[in-house]
Amino acid sequence: MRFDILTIFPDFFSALELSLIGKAQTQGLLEVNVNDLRSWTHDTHRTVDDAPFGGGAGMVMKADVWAEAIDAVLMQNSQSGRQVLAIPTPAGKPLTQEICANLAQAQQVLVACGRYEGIDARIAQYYAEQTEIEVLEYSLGDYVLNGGEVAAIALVEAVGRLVPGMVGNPDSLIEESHGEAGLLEYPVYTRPVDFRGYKVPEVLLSGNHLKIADWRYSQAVSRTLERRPDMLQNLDASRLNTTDLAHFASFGWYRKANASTLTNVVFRSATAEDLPVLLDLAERYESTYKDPELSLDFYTYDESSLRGQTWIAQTATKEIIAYGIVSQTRSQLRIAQIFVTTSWQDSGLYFNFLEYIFSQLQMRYANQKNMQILLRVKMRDTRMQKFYKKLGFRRFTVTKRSVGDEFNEYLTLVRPLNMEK
Ligand code: JEE
Repeated sequence: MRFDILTIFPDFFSALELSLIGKAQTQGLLEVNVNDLRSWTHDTHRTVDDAPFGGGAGMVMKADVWAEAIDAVLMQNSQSGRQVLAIPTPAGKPLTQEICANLAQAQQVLVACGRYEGIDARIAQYYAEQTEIEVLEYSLGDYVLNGGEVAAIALVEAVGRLVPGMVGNPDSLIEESHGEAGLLEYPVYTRPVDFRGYKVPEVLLSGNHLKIADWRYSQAVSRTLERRPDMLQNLDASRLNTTDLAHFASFGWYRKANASTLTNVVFRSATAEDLPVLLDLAERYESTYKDPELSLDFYTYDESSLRGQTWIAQTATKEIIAYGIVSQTRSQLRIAQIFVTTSWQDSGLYFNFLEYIFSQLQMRYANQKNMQILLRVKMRDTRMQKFYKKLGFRRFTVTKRSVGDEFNEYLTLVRPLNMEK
């Protein structure tokens, strides 16, 4: 594969000979040719720029000079294969690993480095319409450089190392493809174990490869949540296992049933604005559970009954996907209703929402000893009983009840609000 650079600052590119790319060049895998744009000027001043039509600050690089230079450099390539004209510009597509991997399949990549305010727009337009060449206008990120040279070097490094047979250590490329699962890398350490009092995390010295992999994954997740929450939006969540999902859930990210993406969910207490949606959800709850004991009189359920006893779970798009209502009698708190909409069941949300409600109650009743929390579960529902048992609940009473021709037995479970750890 060959890179051709067109620039008014050829000296910039001596840096390339110092890197890994330099090695590949000497091995003949990669060829980098640097050309001075001014060689294609015809005037004595070797002019490459002119004032912008329409006015405005700065100068624009001339299309005629650029086209002569580009044509000449494209002609130098005699090999068959894809030809790409890459133009760095602050208005370009952000350069990604995916784009770089694609470019690594090309035969020739010509990077046109502009200066001043950039290159006359007709250059990108004209070559995009030529069948033998693809045009990529790319950017390194949302900040302004003085010209395209730094972006050209970045491209050569990022694409060059993906050319087959390139990198010295092939494992480092294979591991990267795992990284493409959409997370930032985990932190890395080497000797000494103790650097100015900062120790290498114990787990990395343990020799337990499973534990190490788990630790690294959780570090990668934490970093991504912290630094690049935008990346979680496009994470392919369809392949995450239950452990992974529990991990994301503990950070507030859940996977809806059949979804392949994660959604950020926040818990908060309900307000008057939530009432219409709550009433709507409550109707669905009632028709699902058909238990008059647990029914709230939602016709009289208003703003004042909300206060301090109703919590909701809401997505970033403001959809309310769960609610929980707690009623209080003397030293007993009762989970009156907790409802997670169908498509969010089994996402780990229920558990975290319950924990959240408990923590809210624990804060509120911090100085009230002996506060108990109760909830009811169908006798037949052994799955939920196991679930509550894990949270410290014990059997309290049994209730029998017929609704229509349906007979049900219920268990009331209890635990102290504040559990000794
Ligand atoms: C190529 C010239 C300088 C400065 C005016 C700036 C007005 C161009 N990620 C990236 N940042 N910058 C570049 C880049 C910069 C370049 C050239 C790439 C050629 N310049 C230049 C100012 C302006 N605009 C943005 O706000 C509107 C234009 C780059 C890449 N790749």
